[in-house]
Amino acid sequence: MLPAIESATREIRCLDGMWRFAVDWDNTGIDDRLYADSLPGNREVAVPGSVNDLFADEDIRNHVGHWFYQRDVRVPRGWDGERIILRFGSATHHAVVFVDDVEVGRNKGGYMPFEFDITDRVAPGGTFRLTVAVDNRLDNTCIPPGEVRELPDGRRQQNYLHDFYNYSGLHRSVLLYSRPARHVTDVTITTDYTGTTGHVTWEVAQSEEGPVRIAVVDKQTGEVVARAGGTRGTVDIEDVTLWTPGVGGLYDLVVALLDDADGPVDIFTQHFGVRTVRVDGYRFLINDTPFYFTGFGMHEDHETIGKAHSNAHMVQDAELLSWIGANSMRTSHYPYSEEFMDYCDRHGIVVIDETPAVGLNWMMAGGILDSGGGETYEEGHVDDDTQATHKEEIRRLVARDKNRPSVVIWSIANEPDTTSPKSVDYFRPLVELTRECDPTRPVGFVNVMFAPYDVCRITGMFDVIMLNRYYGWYVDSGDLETSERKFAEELKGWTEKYRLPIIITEYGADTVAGLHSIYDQPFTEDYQVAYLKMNSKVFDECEAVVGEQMWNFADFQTKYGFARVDGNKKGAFTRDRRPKAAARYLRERWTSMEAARYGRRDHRAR
Ligand code: BDP
Repeated sequence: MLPAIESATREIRCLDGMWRFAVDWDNTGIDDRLYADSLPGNREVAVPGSVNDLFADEDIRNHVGHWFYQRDVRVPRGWDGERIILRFGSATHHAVVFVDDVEVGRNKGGYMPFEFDITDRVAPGGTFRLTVAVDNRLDNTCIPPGEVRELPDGRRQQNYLHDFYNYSGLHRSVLLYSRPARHVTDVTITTDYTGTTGHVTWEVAQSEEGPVRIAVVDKQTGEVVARAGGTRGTVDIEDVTLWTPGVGGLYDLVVALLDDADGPVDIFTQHFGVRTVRVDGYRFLINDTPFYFTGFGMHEDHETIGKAHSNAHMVQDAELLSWIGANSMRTSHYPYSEEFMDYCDRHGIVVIDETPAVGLNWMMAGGILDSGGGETYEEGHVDDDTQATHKEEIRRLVARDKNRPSVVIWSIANEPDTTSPKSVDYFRPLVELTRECDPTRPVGFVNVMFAPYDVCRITGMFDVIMLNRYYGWYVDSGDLETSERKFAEELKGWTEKYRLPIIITEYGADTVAGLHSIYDQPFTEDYQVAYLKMNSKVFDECEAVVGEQMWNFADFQTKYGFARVDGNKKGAFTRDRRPKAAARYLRERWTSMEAARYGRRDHRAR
């Protein structure tokens, strides 16, 4: 899906702010036509924002089902004759949208943008009542999957198999925008270069056939560097500025749909960067230069706003990444906001872009995450319905992010069960689909500790190996000597069996900020540093390791559990972004590491 942009032919009205709010306690609100009038009660909610931490009411926080959001919207007078589109950055996890008394559409899945053409329902210069029923329920037809349990006392409980809190709400901006009847519906840009000449291949789709012209503009200088006509083709950029990790470097592809007299009907601008990504033996190459990933798996997670996007928090997180010497991150465990991805494109932050496929693992979760155990790939757990949604999530993620230079790997799942023979049939079509949607980027998935190289059945289908390993934390807890030996042995096994680049996408230890000990005691800041040092040593000694992304950038909220004290505490930073001792250690390592020089952002000079 294309981003919403402003141009000479497109305008945007942002609908963020305070909305009316009601909890649909019995989940009968749609049948009862709650949307047909002003919502009952006088509660209000912030958009964007998660609902859960806003109200001083535990029943609201724990509600399983619908929240109703509502506001009145004025349509700009000047939009007469234009198509009028209502666009949501995301609604977690599902939404039903009403304009006045009429349902205009539904969306399934919590982390993707969606939009509806509401031209026929509204009048420029007039107002309408916009109501959204947001649903926080997860079941086996969802990615991520979950299950709603009915307790003997009648309460409903949402169970899920992932380790982050099930925040819900309108997490990203809601926009009303205008576009012409004949408009650009898709743009696909792929790039390459020879010597100092960049090659840009473009393809434009439009709602009705007609003449198309494109121009390539250097975003830095504003200069037009190439022009061409047609819905597809390749143009060259002389003296090209490559998109470079740690630096950025963007161009705009300006697409003009023209009428027969050459007048502009629709203007759409898509940014892109000229760069290549390739795997060569153990090496991960960006612009034919070996790239070593430093950084984190992160979460969209902050106090009060939960999983909502906020520009201020985004800038702070990105600045801390730069300060600590991180050149990359993984959007664990779902696609992040378009604003965040745009920022990464602009600033040269390298991204492993992940689908929301987390928790596809009943075996592991049996013990740790309260699934009750059992076979993963069976009816009602991860089945054909789950797979169909998983495919849709892949299609939508690639459609949204395919033009982003920052994205260098598609991660199609986090820690699925890959020990079951059925995992092969589940994953093969997904890998094929991802390659079909985007033949230009390596495809990977993130492997769980319980599926080492001699057990995992699906690694051979992928281009890179991504491992989450907790030696010294979940296994051999507190014993760093044994951990070092076992971890090194395992990496040797992966290296010899697959001869592919390995990125360690998680390694970490829960740490309570301020807790210290002269002994290597788990949960202390001292242990976290000792643990990281041990891991660093193991990485440095393995030639196939091309990256380390520590778990996690910051402490984050989870559901309750005996191993979680007010959330997951594996952050290098606390939830309010104060550095633990680990942050200082990582900074020292990453800012001086020779292997990670390409792509390092010079924090001071920027
Ligand atoms: C891994 C998961 C991650 C968890 C982490 C942990 O990928 O979501 O938060 O472990 O336990 O299994 O801290």
